[in-house]
Amino acid sequence: MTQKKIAILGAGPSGLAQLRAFEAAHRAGVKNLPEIVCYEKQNDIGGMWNYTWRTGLDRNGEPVHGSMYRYLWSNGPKECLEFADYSFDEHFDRPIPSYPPREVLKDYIMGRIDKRAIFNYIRFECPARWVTYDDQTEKFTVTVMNHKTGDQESEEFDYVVVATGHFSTPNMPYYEGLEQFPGRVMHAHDFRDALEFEGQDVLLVGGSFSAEDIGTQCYKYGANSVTISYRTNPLGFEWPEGIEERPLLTHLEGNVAYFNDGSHKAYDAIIMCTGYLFHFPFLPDELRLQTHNCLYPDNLYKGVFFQDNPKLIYLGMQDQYFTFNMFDAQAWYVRDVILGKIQLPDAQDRGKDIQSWLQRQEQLHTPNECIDYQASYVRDLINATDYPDFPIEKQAELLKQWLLDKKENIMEFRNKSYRSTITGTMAAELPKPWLAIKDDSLEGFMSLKFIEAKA
Ligand code: FAD
Ligand code: NA7
Repeated sequence: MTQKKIAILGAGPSGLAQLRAFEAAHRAGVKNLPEIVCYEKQNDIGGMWNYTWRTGLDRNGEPVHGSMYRYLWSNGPKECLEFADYSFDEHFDRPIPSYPPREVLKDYIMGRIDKRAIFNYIRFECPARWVTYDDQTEKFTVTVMNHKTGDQESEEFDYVVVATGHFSTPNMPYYEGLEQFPGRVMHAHDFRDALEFEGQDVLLVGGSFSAEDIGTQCYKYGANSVTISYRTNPLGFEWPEGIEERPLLTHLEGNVAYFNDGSHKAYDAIIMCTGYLFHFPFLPDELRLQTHNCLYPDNLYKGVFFQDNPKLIYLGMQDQYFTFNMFDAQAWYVRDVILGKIQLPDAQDRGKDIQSWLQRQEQLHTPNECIDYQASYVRDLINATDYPDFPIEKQAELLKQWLLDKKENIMEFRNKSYRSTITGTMAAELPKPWLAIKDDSLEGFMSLKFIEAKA
């Protein structure tokens, strides 16, 4: 049998999950594993979690991938993203709180990676430039720009796994008068540090996770006031004095913003928290996934295999309640299809399966229903492989509790602790409220005296 060849595009959490899935098979003694090449645009692994101070272009002139900011803390409980095969206890040797800061979470995510094994597959600073598929040879040709050598390189592959993320290319709306606004106008993608807005009146446009979190960041680091302007629904939290919600921005006159309830206010800065575009500039029309941020993008069988050509695989393209464990579930399933352990149905049956998930998606009305839906999707995947079974349904219940905790107090939910569904360990408590902890570096956080949970 000839050895198959796979290209993985991106070495963020999804791409790394795919590499690790094959590595696990290798360790289990599976023979005739495919040859793998992982092309990564950045000069390190970690994707979004590979924090960069840069905005705009990176040192190679490529668009900066990172949208994360310096003082970001996990926006959901760590107990809902814990790997089934690598627990927080194993990594940290002691209970830590449920909402770790970015550096701490990155340390955990990267902790299970055997760098010596995984790095062999990865070609850093090699952004994918173009991918084609030849119906005759049934092979893909992947062309990358190798910034280390200065050359464009092309290779043929049997499978291509697209793991390039979808929270990187800003969706940037226009409002009349923006060009005359005297202050800073930026997208959440370029937000790095709320200190810049200390003492300022800041307008955030958008009504989802970025608006909520960047709003609380600005408050934490001393903005004078924060206005969140929503298009469809307000976030609806009981905000502290200094944060308010208003309906949609209509236009600007100088530094004054007008909203569609007739109100207006002057601002120093505007941050568009208006989401991201799915952007695959390296894919031709016939291979490109066209979707928006949702729980089940159309045309992906099992949420991963491109319907028109299932040898093209997309990882992590869903809107995400579950993250790392969902990427694992996807990667293990994909691995088993490539290894021939799982047979893909024909196009018609794949299409029916996609339709049934899309129909269920249309019936979702509440966040709790969305959580259960994504949990059932992950369950469907893990039941089919040897990925260690884990109580995804219990994690779904934790996510519902997380929503309640946020509703109870949006500024304090990160002080809560939950029990691990993997090890049963109760998370430690923060020694002081999240709002009061300004040094959230790995060293700073791990040197805090966490309070051991009672029972
Ligand atoms: P990414 O992490 O985006 O990685 C994609 C990789 O592909 C990158 O390394 C990139 O350099 C590479 N790449 C891109 N284009 C190319 C190309 N052309 N060629 C080669 N390589 C390429 N999740 C949580 O679980 N908890 C959180 O608290 C949380 N907070 C978040 C906060 C923000 C602001 C954002 C934007 C996301 C957050 N997420 C959070 C979700 C986050 O997207 C996932 O945790 C995770 O990073 C997704 O992994 P990924 O590998 O699919 O994509
Ligand atoms: P999301 O969750 O995709 O939300 C995008 C938000 O932006 C959403 O509230 C949209 O409003 C709003 N939006 C989009 N276009 C516009 C325009 N033109 N005007 C006003 N508002 C607009 O993206 P986020 O960045 O918040 O979160 C992405 C990830 O980052 C998330 O998973 C976290 O992990 C961090 P709508 O409700 O559609 O009216």
